Amino acid sequence: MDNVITIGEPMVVFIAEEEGELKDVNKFSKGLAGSELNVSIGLSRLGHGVSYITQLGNDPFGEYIFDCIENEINIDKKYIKKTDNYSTGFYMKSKVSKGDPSIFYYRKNSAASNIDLDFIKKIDLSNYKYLHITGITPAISEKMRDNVFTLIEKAKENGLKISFDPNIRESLWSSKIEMIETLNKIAYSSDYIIPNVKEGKILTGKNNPEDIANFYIEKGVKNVIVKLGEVGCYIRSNDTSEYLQGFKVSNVVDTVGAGDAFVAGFLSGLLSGKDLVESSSIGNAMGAITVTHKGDNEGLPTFEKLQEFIENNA
Ligand code: KDG
Repeated sequence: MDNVITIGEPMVVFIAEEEGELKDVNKFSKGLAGSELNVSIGLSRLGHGVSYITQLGNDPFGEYIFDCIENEINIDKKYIKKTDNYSTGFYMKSKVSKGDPSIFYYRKNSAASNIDLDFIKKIDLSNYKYLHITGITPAISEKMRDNVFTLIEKAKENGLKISFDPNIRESLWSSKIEMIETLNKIAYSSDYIIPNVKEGKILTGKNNPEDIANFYIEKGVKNVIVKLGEVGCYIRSNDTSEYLQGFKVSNVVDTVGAGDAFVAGFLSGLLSGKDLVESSSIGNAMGAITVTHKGDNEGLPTFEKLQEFIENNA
């Protein structure tokens, strides 16, 4: 039985091999990206079944992405479509020695932003436990926004729990007000909302993790996990209010993908019957492991490697 289903845009990422502005960089290495794909890879490596809904162009980038997905044995590919009509998206990522890298997207009107609603309507959700959504998917096109809300409706009809990572990408939205309204509408339909603190501030207008969480609890969201980077996370439900310390790592290489790794670890915990705090701790460990690797998902560990990290860093 598949455990999790998610929808999103996979991309090829070109990672700068030298520091400096993207326009000046001459050497790049190729990698695989896409928030929901990162989560899928994370879950797959930890041994959970996951279905990934997307559309790839019939082009070398699409073929590369498909080959990479085929290597992840627990990702089900039955909802990966291919098309001749649109191209696969890609993006560039700068190299930095401190802070977050800068990124530039080539993804307008991409294959993944053009999935037909009819295809989504035919998806059978009866075998899944969780639907995972990020705020990137409804940002890439109106079609995808409709697809996300249709999936949420279907998930509720089928008794799935919904996890939501706002993953704010302001450059993909034409209006900030529309962005906040859309992302909060998804948040209010979710069982688990997992923003980072910066996103929480933008979406709620509140200034600290407790107030951010309270905002959503008052709207009826049952579980809020505010990611705090290397510090850890803040967990809030009707019976929990707790700061959980993160794992310390000294060799931070690339922070992109750490939030997705957290979500993969968190969902893995829930799927294994762990409670909110234990699951968040697995999320913290996954995030810490990932930032010590270059790509968006290269560092995602197997279950054994994760256990080893937790034991060595407890
Ligand atoms: O969370 C990491 C993602 O941001 C990255 O893999 C690329 O999906 C991506 C995006 O849209 O930024």
